[in-house]
Amino acid sequence: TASPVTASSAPASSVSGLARPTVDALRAKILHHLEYTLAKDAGHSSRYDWRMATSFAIRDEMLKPWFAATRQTYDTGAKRVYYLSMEFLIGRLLEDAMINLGLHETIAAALAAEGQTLSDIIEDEPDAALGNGGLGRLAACFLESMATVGVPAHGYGIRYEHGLFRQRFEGGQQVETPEDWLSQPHPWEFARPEAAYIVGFKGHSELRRGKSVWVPGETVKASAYDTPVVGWQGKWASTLRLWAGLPTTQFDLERFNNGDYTAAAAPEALARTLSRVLYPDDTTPAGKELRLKQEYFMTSAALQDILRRYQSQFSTLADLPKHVAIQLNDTHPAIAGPELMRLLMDQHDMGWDEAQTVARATLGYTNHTLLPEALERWSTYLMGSVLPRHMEIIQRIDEDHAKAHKRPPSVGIVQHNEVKMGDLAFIMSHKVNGVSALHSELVKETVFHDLHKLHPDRITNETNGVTPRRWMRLSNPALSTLLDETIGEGWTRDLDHLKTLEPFAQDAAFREKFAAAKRANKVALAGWVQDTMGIDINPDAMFDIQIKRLHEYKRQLLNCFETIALWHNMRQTPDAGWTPRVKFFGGKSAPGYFVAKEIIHLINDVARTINADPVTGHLLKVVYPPNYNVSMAQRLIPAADLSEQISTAGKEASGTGNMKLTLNGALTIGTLDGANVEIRDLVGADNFFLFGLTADGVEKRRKNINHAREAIEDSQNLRDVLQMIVEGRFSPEEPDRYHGLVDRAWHHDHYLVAADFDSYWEAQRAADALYRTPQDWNRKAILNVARSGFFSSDRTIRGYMADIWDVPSALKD
Ligand code: GL4
Repeated sequence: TASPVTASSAPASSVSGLARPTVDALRAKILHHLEYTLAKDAGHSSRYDWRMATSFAIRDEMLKPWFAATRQTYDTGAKRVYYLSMEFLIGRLLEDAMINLGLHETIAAALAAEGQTLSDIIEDEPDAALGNGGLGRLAACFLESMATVGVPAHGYGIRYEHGLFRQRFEGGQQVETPEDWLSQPHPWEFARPEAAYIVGFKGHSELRRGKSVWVPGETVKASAYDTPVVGWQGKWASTLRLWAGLPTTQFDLERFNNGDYTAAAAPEALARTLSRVLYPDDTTPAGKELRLKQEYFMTSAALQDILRRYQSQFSTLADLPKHVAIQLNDTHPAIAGPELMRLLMDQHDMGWDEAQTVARATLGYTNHTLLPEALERWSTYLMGSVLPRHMEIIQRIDEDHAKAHKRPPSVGIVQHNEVKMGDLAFIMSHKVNGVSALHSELVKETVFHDLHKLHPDRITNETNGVTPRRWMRLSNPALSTLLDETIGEGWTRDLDHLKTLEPFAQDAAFREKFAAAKRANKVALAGWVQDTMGIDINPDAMFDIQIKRLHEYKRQLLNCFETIALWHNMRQTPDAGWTPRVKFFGGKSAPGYFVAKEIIHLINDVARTINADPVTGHLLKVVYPPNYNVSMAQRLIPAADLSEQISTAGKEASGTGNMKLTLNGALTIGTLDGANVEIRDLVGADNFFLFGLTADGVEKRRKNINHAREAIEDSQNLRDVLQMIVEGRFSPEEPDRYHGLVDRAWHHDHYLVAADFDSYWEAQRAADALYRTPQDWNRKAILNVARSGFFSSDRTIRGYMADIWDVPSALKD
C-alpha cells in the first residue's frame, strides 16, 4: 500500500522550530531499520520488529538535540547537574519521544502506510520499571523537565536486569513474579563499554607515608549504558546513564577446561548481582549488605565519571562546585559525601578540610519521607567491613562536626553502633530540601530538628511536580486537544497558561465539551476493564480512584471500609437516590509486608462480593486491576472523577499522583497531608473535599490510647463494617480470615482509620451530592485543571536551579 499523498506532504503537527522529517522520510527510515538493523523483511515482520524499527527511527531523531546539547555544554563550560538516584521509573519511552519531537502524527501515518497501527506498537513496549513508586517516577519527570527547561543534566542510576516485580492475584492474594524488561533488547540505550570504572568493596585501609590507602578485597566493574531524554519540541536533551555490573577478572579458562564450570562463572555472577534486581520496597530499608553495595556501586561509578568529565574540561578540583551540582535523591546515595572526599583526597591529593568544603558545596540532599522506619541506618560493623575507608572518613566528619558545633547528644552520624545516613547526607550537603511545604516544615520539626537548629539556613522546600507532557499531552489526548483549541498549546511548555482556562468554567458550552472529553476517557477505560477483567462498569457512574503503593499510612483500608459501608447502606435502601460509583484500586505491596498484603486480599474479597450482588449492581462496582504501573496510571488518571488522597496527616511527604489527577480534572477527597495542602490552597477550598484530622490533631489524638475503640463505638457505620468482616461476609470459605485485621482495627490502629472514618464518610456523601449536579461538578473540575499549573515539574526544576544548584537555563527563550 502506498502512503496517501496528502498525509506524506502535509506538515505533521504544529510544533515549530524543529526540522521534522516527512511521512515518507520516516517510513523509509523505519523500513531501513527493519531491513538493516533487524534483518527482517517487511512482509515477515512481527509487531516486535515494527516496534524496534520505529523506535530506532525515532531514536535517530533524538540524536540531533542530544548532540547539540552535549556540544553546547562543552563549548560554553556550563555548570552541569547530576541527579543520583537508585530509581528511575521511566515507563514506556516511544510515545514520549514521539510527542516531544512533534512526530506523533507523522509516525502514525508512516506506519499506517505499512498497514501497521501505532497504538498496537506503543502497547507492545514493556514498561521500564526501574523504581518503586513516587520517588522513582519523580526522578523520571525531572529528567524530562530538565530536558525541557534546558539544564545540562545527567541522571545516574542502576541498569537493573529485573525492575519492580509483576503482580498477579491468586484467589485475591498478591503473587509476585520477576519482571524481565531486558529479555528483549532495549532500543533506547547505547552501551558505552569505554565508560567503565572499578568499584571496590571490603579489604582494609592502611597508612602509606602518612596517607590512608584503601586496599579493597573485592572489585567489580561498572559499565555505562546511556539513554537520551529529549524535552518538549526537541530543544534540549538530558542523559540517563545507568550502570551494569561486570567482573574485573578475566574469564578463568583453566578452571573451565578442568570442568569446574561453576567456579569459572563465579566472578561474573557476583558482579552481575549488583545490577540484578531493584529492591521492591520504598519505605523500609532492607538492611542487607547487597543493598549497601548497590548504593555504593552506583554512587562511586557516578562520582568517578563526574570527576573524569570535569577533569577533561577544567583543571582545578577546588572549582568543582562552580561547575558541578550533585543532587542526592533521598539517602540512598548518601555515601556520596565520604566517597567524593575519598576520591579528592586519596586519588587527587586534596587536603581534608578542602575536600570537605568542596564536597559540601557540590552536594544537595532531598529528603522524601518522614517515616522513621524509612531512614537508612547501617551498622558500623557492616559499613566498616564493606567500606572500611569510608567508615574512617565518616567518623572523622562526625568528629569535625562535633568540634565545630555544640551538639546535643541526640546529634551524631554514628550512634549506638549505627551510621545514620540521613544525618550524614544532611551534614555533607549545602542544601537539604523537603518535597512539599508541609513536609519541609515537618522535616525541620522532626527528623532534622536538632540539625536544623545548628544549620537554620540549610533546609529549604521544593514542592514536587509532574511533567505535563506525559501526564496530559500523552495520556489525555482528548483533554489536550480541547485545551489547545481553547487556550492554545502554550500550556505544554508553561503550565501556568492553564490559568487562562478559568473563565471557561462559567461557559456552559465549554463545560459540555469538557464533560465529553472526560466521558470519552471513561468509556475507553470501561472497555479495557471489560476486556481485561470481564467486569461491566457504567461510564456514567462516578469513577473514584486510589492508585499508589499499598501502605498502611496511605489508608487503602479506610477506603475499603467506606466501600463496605456504602454497599451496606445501598442494600438497605437501594432506591434512596444513590450516586452510582466505580471504586478503582491499583497498587503493589512490598513482598514482605504482611499487613499490606492482607489489605489487598480484603479489597479483592470485597470486590468479588460486591460485584456479584444483583441488588446493587447498577450502583456500585469495585475494580482492582493487577500490576499497576506507569502505563496503567496513564490509562486510569484521565478517566478519574474523584482522586483519593487520604493518608494519615503528616505521613505522605508530598504525593505526585494527587497532582496528576488534579491536572486531569479529578476532584480530590483528601486530608491536609503532603502536597494536598497546596493543591487545596490553589484550587480553592470549595473545589476540594476535605476531611480528617490535621498533622497536629493526629499527634494529639494518638495520645489517647483508646482512640480507636472510642471512634468505633461512636460510629454505627464503622461498627457494621467490622461486624460484617468478622462474620466472614467477604470470605465465607474462611470466615475467620480477617480476624487479625479487625483486631488491629480495634487495638492497633496506628494510622487512625477509625478516628477519621465518619469525617471521610461525610465528605464522600458531599461528593455524591455534587456529582448529581453535573454542571456544578464540571465547573469545579475545570477550576481544578485551570489552577493546577503550579504542579508542573518544570516549575520544580526551576526551583532547584535557583535555590540549590545555581544553574541558569541553557536555552534562550
Ligand atoms: C516518596 C513519598 O512517599 C511521596 O510522598 C513523594 O511524593 C515521593 C517523591 O518525593 O517520595 N518517598 C518515598 S521513600 N517514596 C515516595 O514515593
